[in-house]
Amino acid sequence: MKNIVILISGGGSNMAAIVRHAQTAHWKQRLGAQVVAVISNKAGAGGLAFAREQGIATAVLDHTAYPSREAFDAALMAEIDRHDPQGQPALVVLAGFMRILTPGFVAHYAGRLVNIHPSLLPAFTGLNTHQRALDEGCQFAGATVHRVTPELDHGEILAQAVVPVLPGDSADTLAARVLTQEHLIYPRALERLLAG
Ligand code: NHR
Ligand code: GAR
Repeated sequence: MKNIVILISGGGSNMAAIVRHAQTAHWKQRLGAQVVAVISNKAGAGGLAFAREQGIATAVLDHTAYPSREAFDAALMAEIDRHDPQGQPALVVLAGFMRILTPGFVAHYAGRLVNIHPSLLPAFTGLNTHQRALDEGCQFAGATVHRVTPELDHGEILAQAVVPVLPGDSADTLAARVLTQEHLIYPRALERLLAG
């Protein structure tokens, strides 16, 4: 079985879109793939309840409880690998996960770690992407699925979606338009990786 572990920090709507797509596209039967765990660094993350309702294992690792990034990442690696019999999940999927990961963590999951970032990379790496796109007068915005490397938001681009910026947009209205596209491209990009 190709086991998938998803990391979240908040609402988890991308995680939910992936879980739903895995069901409707029959990943288990067609690809031998399944989402086995959802892990959050925030106890209140809304996505945890959805995952539990789906019968998926959940865990919370509060990063503020660890003395360093390395200590948090070591605990996170142990928790992730616990959910795979071989200790080698096929994919570790960042879905609105808000902690920068150490080079050691990235190396441990080399080639198996992906993220969705709410901008058209290489534009607007980092945080606050929608407000920055509005401030620059961009006419288009979007989202990028990419491999995770030690350098933030710089890995190989796997998929992108473009949306228009509309008159009167705020960061929130633009984020909502981008998010609907994220829900379409992320499950499909993962499916291509799992099938390839
Ligand atoms: N880690 C590595 N090594 N490489 C990437 O490309 C990563 C990553 C970890 C997360 C997601 C990314 C995004 O899509 C991501 C990509 C968090 C921050 C950040 O500054 C930046 C980018 C991303 C995620 N986090 C702050 C930190 O100190 C905390 C911010 C907060 O808690 O709100 O880690 O945008
Ligand atoms: C998504 O727009 C995702 O691209 C973005 O946060 C949102 C999470 O929504 N990710 C980042 O900004 C990572 N730094 P979700 O929790 O509902 O999937």
